[in-house]
Amino acid sequence: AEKYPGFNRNEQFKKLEDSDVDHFKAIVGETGLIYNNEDDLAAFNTDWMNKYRGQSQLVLKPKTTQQVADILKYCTEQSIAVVPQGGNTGLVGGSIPVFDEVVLSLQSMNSIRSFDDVSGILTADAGCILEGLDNWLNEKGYMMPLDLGAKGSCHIGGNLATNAGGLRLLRYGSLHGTVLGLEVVLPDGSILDSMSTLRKDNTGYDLKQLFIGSEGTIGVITGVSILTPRRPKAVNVALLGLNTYEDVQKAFKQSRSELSEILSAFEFWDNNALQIYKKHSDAKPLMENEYPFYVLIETSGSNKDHDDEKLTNYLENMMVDEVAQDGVVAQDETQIKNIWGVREGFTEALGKEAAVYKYDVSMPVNKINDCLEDMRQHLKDGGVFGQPDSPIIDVVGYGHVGDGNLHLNIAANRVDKRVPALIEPYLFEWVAKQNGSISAEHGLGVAKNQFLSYSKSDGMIKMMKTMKNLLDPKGVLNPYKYLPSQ
Ligand code: FAD
Ligand code: 2HG
Ligand code: ZN
Repeated sequence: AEKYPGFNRNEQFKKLEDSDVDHFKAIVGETGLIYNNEDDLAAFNTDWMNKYRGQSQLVLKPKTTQQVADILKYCTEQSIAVVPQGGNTGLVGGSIPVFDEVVLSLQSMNSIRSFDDVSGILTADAGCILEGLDNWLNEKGYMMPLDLGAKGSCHIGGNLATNAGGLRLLRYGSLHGTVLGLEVVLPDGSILDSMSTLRKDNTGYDLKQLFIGSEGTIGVITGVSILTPRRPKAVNVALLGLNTYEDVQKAFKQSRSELSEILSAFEFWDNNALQIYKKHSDAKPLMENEYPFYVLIETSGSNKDHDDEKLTNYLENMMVDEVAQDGVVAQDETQIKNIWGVREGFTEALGKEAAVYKYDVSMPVNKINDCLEDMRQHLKDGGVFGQPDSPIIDVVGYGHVGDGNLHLNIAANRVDKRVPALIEPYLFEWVAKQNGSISAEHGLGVAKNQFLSYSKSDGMIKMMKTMKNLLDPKGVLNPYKYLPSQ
């Protein structure tokens, strides 16, 4: 587990006493908490990557919004620091206590509240697991407007708190557009109910937007109202092998024009990513030969014949124009799963290496491969990559290229202090020069908060701090994270 450089426990926060635990027990009941049991606490104190580790002695699992309100009211009164936790799949250490903060887990708030099958508007508790919601909607002919590799564990509340993007943002847009309402508990224990089920409502400041992507620093999301699209009747997935990043861009541009309204995902990965995946998987190769770049194209529509024809024409054009060197179209559900399995499998494969430095940046699409190339060269020049005894195994690239979002991951065979020192802030400076973002979709947590100024102006950071102080004057909600400490 990584230490937290530069963090000292804020001694204004109270250390838990037995009377506090008794108070919490009166709110959530005997079974609604875990106290002083290292084995049971471990899962809540460690993140998905096993990179961050906290020392919380208490996990609270409220079952109702009122219980969340009672907990937060008491925490603010008593200056007890709290970390909201969803499915604990976040990749920036946001859901893990830094010291002894109380963990407030939403996992026992997991009911669907209502569904309108005319409008497709779903209301649900924040602790519902994304895949569970999607499966439930499937029965009704609808789907969740977002999808990501962590769907089997992440909560919709966690998705909202991180403003997760994922694999279909290209088609269905961000949560800032699909969310119609939220129920949020503020640090003082008041419940902000904006569970609107209206598509149109221009009455006042749109306060719910403030909580989407706020990573549990200004309120705990307990409920959501979200617009869900119809589940497409026809889904196709194709994989292209390409020689150059130029070709990736050509394929993207052409897909927008030829596949237009049926295009639902356009993902890419480089051969370096494939090599790490192969090392940790015994899945059969998807293509006979290997190429420097791969593109996954998904179409979703209402008429299979129409979609098949469009996709076939597109692929033919890609081959004739020599944009793509090879292309395969999934013939059935299993093949669709296999192709998506590679794309969604990189995070897990990388996690099996001794160390991985994860970055999630956005920039103009035409800069993405330059970013990877430049980083490789920079690390070679720094003496940590490219020699037989180098700590770095590879710099791999994949991501939501259609959204200008690169997941740049650096895998290493051992922990070597020179490596992070060469990457940070070098990469952030590079991204800032392209007017990009140092965190496209994973958020800031404790991993990126100190670098916020690479993506936001002093004026904006000042305003953010003002909002934080207004809503959470004692700073009890998810401390040490999100905003830079200086
Ligand atoms: P957690 O990890 O538990 O929490 C994340 C943050 O939100 C923390 O700061 C926490 O305090 C806060 N939080 C959680 N619940 C609440 C709540 N109810 N109220 C207030 N604050 C809360 N992200 C993407 O954007 N796109 C992807 O494609 C993607 N793919 C992923 C694939 C894998 C394999 C993994 C492991 C992660 C991936 N992620 C992706 C990261 C992503 O942020 C999370 O998977 C997800 O959105 C977090 O949800 P969670 O419930 O696990 O939240
Ligand atoms: C993805 O798109 C996720 O697969 C995870 O956002 C990215 O592991 C990563 O860096
Ligand atoms: Zn992603």
